[in-house]
Amino acid sequence: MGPADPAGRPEQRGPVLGRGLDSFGALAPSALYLAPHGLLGGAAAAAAVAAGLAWRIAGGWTAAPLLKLFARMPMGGAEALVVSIPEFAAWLDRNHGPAAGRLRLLADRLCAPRPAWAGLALDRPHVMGIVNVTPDSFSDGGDHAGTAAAIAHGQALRAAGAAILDVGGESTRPGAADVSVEAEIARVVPVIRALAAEGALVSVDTRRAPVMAAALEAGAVVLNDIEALTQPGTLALAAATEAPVALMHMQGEPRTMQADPRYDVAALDVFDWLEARVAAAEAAGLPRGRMLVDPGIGFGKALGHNLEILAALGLYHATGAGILLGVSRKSFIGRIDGSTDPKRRLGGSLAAALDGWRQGAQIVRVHDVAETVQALAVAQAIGEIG
Ligand code: 7PJ
Repeated sequence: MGPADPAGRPEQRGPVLGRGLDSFGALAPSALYLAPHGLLGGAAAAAAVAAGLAWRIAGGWTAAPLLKLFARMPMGGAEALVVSIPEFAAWLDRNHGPAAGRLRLLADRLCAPRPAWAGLALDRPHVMGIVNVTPDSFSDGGDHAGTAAAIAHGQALRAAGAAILDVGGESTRPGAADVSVEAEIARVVPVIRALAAEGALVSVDTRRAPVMAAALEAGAVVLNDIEALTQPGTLALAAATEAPVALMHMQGEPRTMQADPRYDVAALDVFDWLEARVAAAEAAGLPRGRMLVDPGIGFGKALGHNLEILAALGLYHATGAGILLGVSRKSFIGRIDGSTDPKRRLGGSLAAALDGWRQGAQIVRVHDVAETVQALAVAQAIGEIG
């Protein structure tokens, strides 16, 4: 059967999975997906795990008492089935075919504790602060005012609680103009050098190998690539330098990506793509523990796609990598509430970041660092009691 609606959201139950878990055994392994569901946090997570009623996800702060299994249908679309952990664990014990093997692999990746990434322990959430180095509109690239302002902004975000600063010199908003490699380097390098010299953990937000090399030389530690190391030379550079990386999904390219994004089932299509990029990076010599995956909210996605991906965010734990989430001030918030000024999207940004945290995303990339750190601290404090 086809997609349930234009965004491709899967049916809760259809003719195939209506027969329950056993109907999975006959399906092709590559058609199957596993997402944690009904997530618990804090004291509730600990109690459910201790009672054998939930799995702890990625060695983090969330636990799943339920799993949502997705199966792609031969004619397109997908069906979903919600099962309890005890029911699923018993089924895995009884079944040993290819479908069960695939689900066992996904379950192992879902639960495996993550090693520290760029020195950050991933059993608690961290905030990545966004430092845009874009020249003011009255001067050309790499001007001093842009550099000084960006450094001061990075210092302020660090003081507000950012664990990592993401420095970028190329606007990737839909419709943005091209920037030369030289101009991009001239923008980011002095900012990275100054912030790294003060002891900040710095990532560079770029998709080009020469910018990556210059940024690492200036003291950046992490490569955050919205093209997931697909541009020439980037994968080899990442493997050779041992830099931790963030691999983001994008459909199309920034100039045109929002024109007509299309997916069969967005959350699953993005999973397949990220899983393939993780495998490619691993084949090039990067250990999985050095990677974060990011579904790329707003990068070639309509509102329905973004919401479907955010609702099923826990799916991406099954890549075996940590999750980075960027929702801050993005236009999907405006498509929900009509807000046109990105600076008036703090409420929506916090709601989406907190939901990402609830689903176990280890790092959130934000503009409003102080507000996000505060929101996370309050949500965590409440969860630890109950
Ligand atoms: C993202 C990013 C994101 C990662 C940008 C913006 C557009 N890198 N760079 N994830 N977004 N990893 O901040 O609105 O979502 S630039």
